[in-house]
Amino acid sequence: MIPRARPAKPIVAILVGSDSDLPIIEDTTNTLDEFGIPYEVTVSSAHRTPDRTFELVRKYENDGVRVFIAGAGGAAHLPGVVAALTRRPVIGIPFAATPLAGFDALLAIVQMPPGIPVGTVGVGKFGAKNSALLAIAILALGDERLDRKLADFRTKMAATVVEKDERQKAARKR
Ligand code: RP5
Repeated sequence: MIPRARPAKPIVAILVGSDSDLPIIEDTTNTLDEFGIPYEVTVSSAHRTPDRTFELVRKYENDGVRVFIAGAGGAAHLPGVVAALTRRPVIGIPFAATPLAGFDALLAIVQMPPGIPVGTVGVGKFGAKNSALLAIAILALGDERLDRKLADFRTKMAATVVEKDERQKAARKR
């Protein structure tokens, strides 16, 4: 029997406040997958399951997680609570889950009082993707191979912009 490869231990922990946040977080996980970063996604709320959130953050930190990503939409204090429990970098994603369309979550997450920072990204899908890229940039500080992958990613992205411009110019000439 061929032994099955053990899944790599997560170095990024993603916490979201509700299962209703999961569709948005796919932009985070797809990007981490693209870069081959092992991660784990957990639903745990700062206010509905405070003790569990506390235990999870401590466990992830002890198990070797290097960067936390935390997202929430309603009374969005999960990223701040996670940051209070660990000295690892915490990236916060505000979700548009309330009638205030994420502006409330953005302010709650970004306006941490001095002492406990949360690196806050944009609301919703923009932030979900950028949370992964920011986590990768942090991890790449100690990983040359990952840094090269990030450089390649940016080169390809720049090429895509040029291609799109050429396409729109060609379409105008028709
Ligand atoms: C927040 O409240 C969650 O992060 C979610 O964005 C929002 C609504 O949660 P549900 O009522 O859909 O579970 O805590």
